[in-house]
Amino acid sequence: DTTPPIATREHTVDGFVREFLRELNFGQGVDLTRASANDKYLAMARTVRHYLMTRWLSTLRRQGQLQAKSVAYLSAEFLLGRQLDNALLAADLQDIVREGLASLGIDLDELREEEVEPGLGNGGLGRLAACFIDSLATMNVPCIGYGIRYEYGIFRQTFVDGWQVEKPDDWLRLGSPWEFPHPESAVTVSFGGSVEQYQDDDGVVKRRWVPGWSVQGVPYNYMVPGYENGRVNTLRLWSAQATRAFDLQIFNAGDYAEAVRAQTFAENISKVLYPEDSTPQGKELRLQQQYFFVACSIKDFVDQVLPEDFDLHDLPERIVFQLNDTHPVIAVPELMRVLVDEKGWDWADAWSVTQRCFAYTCHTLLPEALEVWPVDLLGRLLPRHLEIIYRINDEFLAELREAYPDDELRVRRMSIIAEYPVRAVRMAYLATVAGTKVNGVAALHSQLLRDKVLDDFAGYWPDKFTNVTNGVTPRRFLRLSNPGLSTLVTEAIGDGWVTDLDQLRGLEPLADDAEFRRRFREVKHANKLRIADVLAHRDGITVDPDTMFDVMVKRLHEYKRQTLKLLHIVSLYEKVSTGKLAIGDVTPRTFAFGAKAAPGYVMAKQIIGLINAVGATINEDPALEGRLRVAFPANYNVTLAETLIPAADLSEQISLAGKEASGTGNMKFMLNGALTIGTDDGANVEIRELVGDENFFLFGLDEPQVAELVDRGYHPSAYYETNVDLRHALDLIASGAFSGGDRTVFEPIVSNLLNEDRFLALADFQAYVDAQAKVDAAYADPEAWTRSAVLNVARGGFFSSDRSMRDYIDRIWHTPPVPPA
Ligand code: 26Q
Repeated sequence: DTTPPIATREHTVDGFVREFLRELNFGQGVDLTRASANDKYLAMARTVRHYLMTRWLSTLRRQGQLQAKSVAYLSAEFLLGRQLDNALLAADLQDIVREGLASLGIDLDELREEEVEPGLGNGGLGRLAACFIDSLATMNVPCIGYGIRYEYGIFRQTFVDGWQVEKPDDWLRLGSPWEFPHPESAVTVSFGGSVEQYQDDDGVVKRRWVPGWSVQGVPYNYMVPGYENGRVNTLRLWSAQATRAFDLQIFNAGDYAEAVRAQTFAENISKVLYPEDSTPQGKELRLQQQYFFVACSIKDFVDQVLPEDFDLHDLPERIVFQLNDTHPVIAVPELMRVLVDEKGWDWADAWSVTQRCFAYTCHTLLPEALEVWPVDLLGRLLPRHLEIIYRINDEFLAELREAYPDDELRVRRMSIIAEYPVRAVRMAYLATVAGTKVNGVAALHSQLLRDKVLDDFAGYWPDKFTNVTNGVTPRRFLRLSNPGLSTLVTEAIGDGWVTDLDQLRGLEPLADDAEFRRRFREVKHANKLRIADVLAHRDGITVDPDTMFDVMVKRLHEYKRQTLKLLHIVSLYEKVSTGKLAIGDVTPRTFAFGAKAAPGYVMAKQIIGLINAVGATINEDPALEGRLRVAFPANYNVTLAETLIPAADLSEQISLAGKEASGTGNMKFMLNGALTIGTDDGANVEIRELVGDENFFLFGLDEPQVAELVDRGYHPSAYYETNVDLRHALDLIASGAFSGGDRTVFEPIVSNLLNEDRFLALADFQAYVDAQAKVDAAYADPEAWTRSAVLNVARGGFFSSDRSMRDYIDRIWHTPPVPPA
């Protein structure tokens, strides 16, 4: 063997302590007595990453030898959460590091709190990408994640008088020990300019792009370690920098200020994550971000990852670009441009290869969330790409006209170019036309995609459409986030579940074991104490661990219906405070919310204000002490989810049926032993099928009923008029009871519900309240409740993202695992 050696590290407490002190002294330049908490954290993190480095290098080396097919997961978001715990787990270093640090008088748990999570995503879609790359690494599948290294991630949410105020997320301020910048491997990406006609060497007339300006993409690599399997995949995030040539030119012209301005302009591209996760506005900078990371990634794969002599005709055997929603779809015309304009290929050859290289995942059903880019904007920023899109569309429409000679209406409906209200590119259609496969993210969602959103396409290409139900990584969301339950489960069935979550089925018999149930309750109680401590220190909120924890955490959206839960709370409060209900008859509950609103989403911010106002009123009422409490910690993020979800008794998944594509929080709750109260929506459908009706609180209209009601004409005020409880709750809000008597503050919410109520909260109110009564009744029997909770865990194995990855591999990617050397 002539391969050069790779450094290894001693997997012992002493070995770790030596490495740690070396990092502290030589890396941070401090000795132990003078080291700040951040010094110690950085030194520890760097030491831990060194332990993974051997595996990373050998993974890369082996990849180079084998040339196996890889997944390139293209995503504008990777919501990673903190890295330290996951790295410790993957490298099997948890005990060694704890002990080693303790021998130096350092508490690991204190240092862990130093880490600022990289919040490079909005919510579900970004977190899904992070779960998927974790699973692929653990399953030994070659994968490279490609995205953007935003300098500012999702904003930090604060409350001022109960209203959301956004603060920049300066996550890089103290440095990130988990990234490896490679400025020497920067690539150039161009924008703007025009397209020119020219004759090639054979006299053939061709067109090519003459760009107007360009920036550099600097790759930052992150380790994606598999769980104790020796594999470390790569996440490559791109950071925008001004090109040096551009700079120098202007500097030499003597215009220093202009040069600096140009630099700022270029670097703006990766400056900040857009905080909208629906109803995207067509902002030019957003399109710049999308093209920037996608062009960097394709160039990187073609020029750096593939060997020099690679024949690009074989590209589909080496790569599949998975498009995480439409955000990276501009990759399709970019690959065409590279093959046709740069490599000189025929259009047909290029299209044949391109079509086999892409697959598209859709994450929504809301029509307003479907991305479209006006052609004037796209044509200004990427003129050659627009031409390529037009040609793709022309050929597609010609093909359709042959298939449907007498149906011009259908052909126009299917056009990638929308004509109204402005000429615009429908990115979902482009992705559907270009991809080998299109998938939805839960069974119901995929069905609705076929039947409603993309029905014409499903009619034309029935085999293109498939479902892959989402999943979550059991490493982060059970093994790490719930050590108490993990230990209990491992004692019962061994630890194979960590990489084979179906093994949780082995817990089913233990649902009937009184001693197991007692210990299960003990774990839940300890988890409540843990979150109570966090909320007290983090937010100054006190909660009672002896109450039911009823939790709704997700982005704030009208379709998710935080207001429905709020109406339930207000109704309870109204009944108690008017004496219609004795406080002694109310099940003691802690209602926990976590939710960020997009900064420009006025109604969502109002709802946050109302939740906090209702919370303040209830929490200040001495009569409700120990009975009802509202806890709304600010800045819900992955880190908070990891302590909040394991403490939950009840999981709120109450979106209007047909609106939530999947949901993934619902899966995390199930796996941590919460029961779900939910509508027949997204993955709730599959959760209920698996856990059984008797262990799930289903309520509300289903999707066909919603469609029918809306068709008939929905009149929310009718529900207000006929339902006394609902009327009293709405009237109480309208009266100013939660706004110091000011009736104007929450008037927009009330009148929206009464007059429009796009998401049918009033229609589902009574069903929801009735289901909550069933929750109370069930909770009154702790043994039966715990039995259901255990069954939720036992039957949740399907929701491992390892299973999602298996499905993607079997149905879409066909990327065999590469066992370790
Ligand atoms: C697009 C263009 C411009 C600006 C922003 C955006 C944008 C950004 C983020 C649009 C959408 C998102 C995020 C969407 C999202 O998180 N969707 C959720 O995806 C989950 C994973 O599949 C599902 O479980 C959820 O149901 C779905 O809402």
